[in-house]
Amino acid sequence: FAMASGTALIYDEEMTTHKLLWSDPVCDIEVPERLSSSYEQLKCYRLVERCVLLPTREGSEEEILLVHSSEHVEVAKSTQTMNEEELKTASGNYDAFFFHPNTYRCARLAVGATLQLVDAVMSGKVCNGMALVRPPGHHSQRNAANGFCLFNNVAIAAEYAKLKYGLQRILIVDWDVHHGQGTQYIFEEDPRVLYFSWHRYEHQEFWPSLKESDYDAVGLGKGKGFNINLPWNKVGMGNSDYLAAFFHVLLPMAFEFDPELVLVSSGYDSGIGDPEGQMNATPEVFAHLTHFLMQLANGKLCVILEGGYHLKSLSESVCMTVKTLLGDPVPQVSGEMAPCLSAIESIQNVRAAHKPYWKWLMYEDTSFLQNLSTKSHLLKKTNTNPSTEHESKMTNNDETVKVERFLELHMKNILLPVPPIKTATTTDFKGSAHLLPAPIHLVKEMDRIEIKALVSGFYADLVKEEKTLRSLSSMLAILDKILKKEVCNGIAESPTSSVSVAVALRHAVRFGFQRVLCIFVGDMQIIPNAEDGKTLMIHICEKEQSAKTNSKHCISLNWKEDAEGNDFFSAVLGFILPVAYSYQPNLTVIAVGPNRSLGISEISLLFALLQGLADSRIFAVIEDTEINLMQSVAKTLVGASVPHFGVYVPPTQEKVNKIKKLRDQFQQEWKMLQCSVKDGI
Ligand code: Q9C
Ligand code: ZN
Repeated sequence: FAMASGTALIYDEEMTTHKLLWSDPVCDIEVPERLSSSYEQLKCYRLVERCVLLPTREGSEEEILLVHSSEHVEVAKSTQTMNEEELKTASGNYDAFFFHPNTYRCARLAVGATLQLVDAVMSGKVCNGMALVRPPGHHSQRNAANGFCLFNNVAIAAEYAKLKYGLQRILIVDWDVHHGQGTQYIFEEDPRVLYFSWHRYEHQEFWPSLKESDYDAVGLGKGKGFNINLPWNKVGMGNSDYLAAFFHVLLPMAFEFDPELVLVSSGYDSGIGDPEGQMNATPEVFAHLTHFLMQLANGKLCVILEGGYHLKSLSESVCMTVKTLLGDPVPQVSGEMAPCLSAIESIQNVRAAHKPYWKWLMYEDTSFLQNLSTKSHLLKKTNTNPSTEHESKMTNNDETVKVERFLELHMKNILLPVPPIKTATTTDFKGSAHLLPAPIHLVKEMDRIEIKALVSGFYADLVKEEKTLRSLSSMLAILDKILKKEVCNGIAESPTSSVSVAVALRHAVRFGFQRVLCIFVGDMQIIPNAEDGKTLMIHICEKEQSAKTNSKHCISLNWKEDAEGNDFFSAVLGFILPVAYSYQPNLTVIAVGPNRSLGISEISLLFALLQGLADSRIFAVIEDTEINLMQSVAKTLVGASVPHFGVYVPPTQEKVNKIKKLRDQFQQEWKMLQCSVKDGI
């Protein structure tokens, strides 16, 4: 079983010829430079040369007709020979659209580019990719251009993939700041396409100001439950709001849906500095969003450009996306990790609206619905004292300068060249190393004298045992490479993982790491360490621990794998990831000891998702008898395969309650856990 590798990139300069020929303050932000500056920035970070460049082609009429009416295509075609006056009149028939004589040609190239990407991914030529296209697509409807969009590129791609590849389940993630109402209309009744969109809404004040953009538009007929709207009712939403939306809404649904292909309507007007969106999410958050989506559909991910009008923010975010598609480490997100109240309200509402359609929401408590409503007409009346949280920070020139400065300085720091070697280990996997891909780096064990000097300082009696000493020596050699940033991650085998981890934690903290996240899986004695406050432990084990032993920095999660399939998703998305993202570690250690209560697929899930933290610095310490587990983890860490997470099964009510209890217990301290406003926030 070999997985497709490589990342496709599609760019065609001709799509910069579509431009506004007269003055129109509504449309003048959709400029050709959006495309060219994104591509220039990709070249500048040397990302273009690492991608598989695909040529574009024109989408055929037949392909466009998969979504649009022939009348619509004919009107578009007829604009090719119009003069400026006629173009202006034709444009005036639509809300926020402009025609140029080459618009029709560009829109066909945009469709074709998108389909080229789908073909490359579906045929296994590449694993994933991005298409830089203009005009964008998600507002365009069967019979109408709208919001800078002529043909709905992503919707056509979904229909095309259904038809050509017989796909039954396609996920469309629309992270553009506007609601892709066009896409919603096209798939409203279609259970084969799950459409997720978050969007600036402000209780229906913000364009396109539709009632059907609210959270209660869940789909129609057979498509009920397959349309997910997450309206943002305030501007200024940032990294933590977006991540909370992924943890508490999109990702659980996406894992339950289990798509065969993921398409992203990738607008970056939801990023910082954008004049349309007025949001605060920084470019690196798009690396995280991309990384999460890469875990679905066996990695088959197609990213298609939609909006994004702040040229610098747009192009940095495009680079973050492509860099992540290529498998580079995911940069840490900045800022305090806590979603705002308005975001939590929206998240709670969409969860409640979808409760009838999704198994993982089966036990969601919706009793608050009678007294809580954020529906526009109700809220506007009562909202006499608007909160100041998340007021727009981009209102004057001063702030624009700050955004520019931020992007310039900050992005320079995080877009460093990648270490050529991603994973270190001293294990030869008992002769099976040839099964693993090239970037694994075999490390020499650490010198004994050095080791003794290092360890005797704090665990003096350990160094007496030769076997322990040996395993510590190789463990520390690997850890050292990670600490010195020579590699990104590593795997150590150990006969006594709890001892190894205790030493590793001590060593990492002494080296200067301020926050180490440590996840223990199995029956192991957690050796308390003296560096309190610099570590956060989560212990996953089968036997019940008294809840009283729990503290902010030492949490026990009692969980046993389900024999029928994987129900661990709910624990990872609903608890572990939110805690981990709240903590913002600069190193993650995952230790697997004896009598683990999780299967290989559960543990792979943990590794795959936690790779988004700590600049992807992750250190695995695994019992030396666990060869299969070690191989699976190694493959996940080098990005050679997307682990098979096992069949999705919904958690039992007992397990849901367990998560809920932990969430209630810890959401004051680990704020990314918040997904409901009623629990004492
Ligand atoms: N008063 C995309 O981002 N604004 N389209 C209209 C009317 C239109 C955005 C305001 C914004 C369209 C792809
Ligand atoms: Zn947009």
